[in-house]
Amino acid sequence: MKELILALDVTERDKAIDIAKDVTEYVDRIKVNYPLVLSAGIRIIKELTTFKPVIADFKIADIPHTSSLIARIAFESGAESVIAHGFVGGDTLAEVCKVAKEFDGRVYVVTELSSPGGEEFMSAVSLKIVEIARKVGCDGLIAPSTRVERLREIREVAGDMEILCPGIGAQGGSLEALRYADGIIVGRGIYAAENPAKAAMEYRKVTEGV
Ligand code: NUP
Repeated sequence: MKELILALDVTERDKAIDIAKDVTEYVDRIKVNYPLVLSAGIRIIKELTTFKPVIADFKIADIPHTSSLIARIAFESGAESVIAHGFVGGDTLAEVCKVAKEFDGRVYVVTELSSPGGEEFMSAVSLKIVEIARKVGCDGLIAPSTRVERLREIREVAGDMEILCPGIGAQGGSLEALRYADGIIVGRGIYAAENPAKAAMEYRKVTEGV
């Protein structure tokens, strides 16, 4: 059984809560990103934790000190994990991991973006990012379901690190990613569906079956 994570990128608090309520029995965690947090406020994280643990996808990408402040705010607001960019290097990742430890939290590192632009710069360094994330002691990786061959290579270097894959559904990613990933992250494929609960249930069946 693999994990199903809802990417809740809606921009209204009430809608976010309604969808979380509708799909909660089918998803393992909820991922929030800037669209929701910038419109509904950081308090939305705590509210959503009444349904499921929350991952703060703030793609932290700054100098170590600023990054540690961002991570601290996310954890103090109730997040159980944060997502940081890997291209910033080991010093920033180490600082974010240090903060996460204080909260028993987890840190996921973006290897290369799932969008086509992810190939322009990030693909060239993503395996190195995996090595650095591992060395620093980060918990997991975010890797593309849209490039399964690349994902396979990332898995080889990652060893038993946890890998979560976005890109299934709206970005055209493949469920074949589940061969190498520990879980999938689905946004529009669930929250923009006519019936989000039904869509989540269908993804649940797939993640349960592997
Ligand atoms: O490489 C990444 N690709 C990606 O789509 C890293 C991410 N964190 N994401 C996030 O996953 C993206 O920001 C969005 O929140 C979610 C995918 O949403 P959707 O394409 O399924 O709607």
